[in-house]
Amino acid sequence: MLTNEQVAAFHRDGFICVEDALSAAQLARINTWLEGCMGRAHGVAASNEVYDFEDTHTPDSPRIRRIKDPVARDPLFWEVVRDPGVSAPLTQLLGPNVRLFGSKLNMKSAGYGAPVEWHQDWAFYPHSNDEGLAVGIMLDDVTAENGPLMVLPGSHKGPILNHHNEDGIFIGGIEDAAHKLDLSKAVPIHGSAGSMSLHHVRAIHGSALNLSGRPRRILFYELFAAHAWPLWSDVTTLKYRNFEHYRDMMIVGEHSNQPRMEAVPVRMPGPWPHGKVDGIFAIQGGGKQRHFGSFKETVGAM
Ligand SMILES: O=C(O)CCC(=O)C(=O)O
Repeated sequence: MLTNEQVAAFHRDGFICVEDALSAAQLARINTWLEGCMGRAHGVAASNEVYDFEDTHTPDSPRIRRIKDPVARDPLFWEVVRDPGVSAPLTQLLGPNVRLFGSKLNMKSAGYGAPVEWHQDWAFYPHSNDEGLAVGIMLDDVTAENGPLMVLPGSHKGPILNHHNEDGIFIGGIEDAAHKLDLSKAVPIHGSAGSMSLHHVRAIHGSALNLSGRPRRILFYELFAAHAWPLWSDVTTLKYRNFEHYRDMMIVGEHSNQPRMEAVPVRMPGPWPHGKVDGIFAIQGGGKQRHFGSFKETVGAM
């Protein structure tokens, strides 16, 4: 359970870190699954419904930047999010009824793991109210060197910033972030493997390229109070197949058909670069100005 101080810090700053949310045994099971999944990427030519590959990927030398939707790949990932070490803090922050919106495993591999430009998750999937957050379960020790998630404290209480480019295309990132935001105030979230971060759906966050010799793999879950209903977006229609699927995504408590409406600031996402909804990396690739250089920009062409 979270302490009163942790709950207050989440509401004040928009993020917290919880040590030892997962046991060593759970971590070992995830790592075993992950090794198998990484092995199966050999011979795969291009990103598909399971893998999102780095631009420098080749079938002989796979470079995975994200494993998509782990809850759809193995029941283990449902078990993890429903484990009291994860779900009890969720009910403290979101109330007794919590629904899963999505899951992803961001790999940020040693030496080349891709950066994530500054953004608000709320820009991708606005809801009828903002009682939502993302949990990031650290599968490796996360330090200053291997591309920690960084959050701008208090930004969850601010406006929803523009995540579109000058042509009106959704690029999932805040262009010119260094001029629009005081990034010196951004706080990196460090922790040992098994710790978890929780950041508010409106919090501004990002992370740098991982040029260190250690991977930084984080298992993310995106969650909302059941009374927060998604506003229409192509992202939402990808996450939920139909009404039954939506109802089955409850983690704890009861489904609600009575959305709580709140006057929250919203900008709807879309249209999408290349006319299709893709992972954040491809969407942000539609932006011109980058705060964090890509591997090719930083290290040079392969
Ligand atoms: O992996 C990271 O550092 C950031 C992840 C994130 O913000 C996202 O995938 O939306």
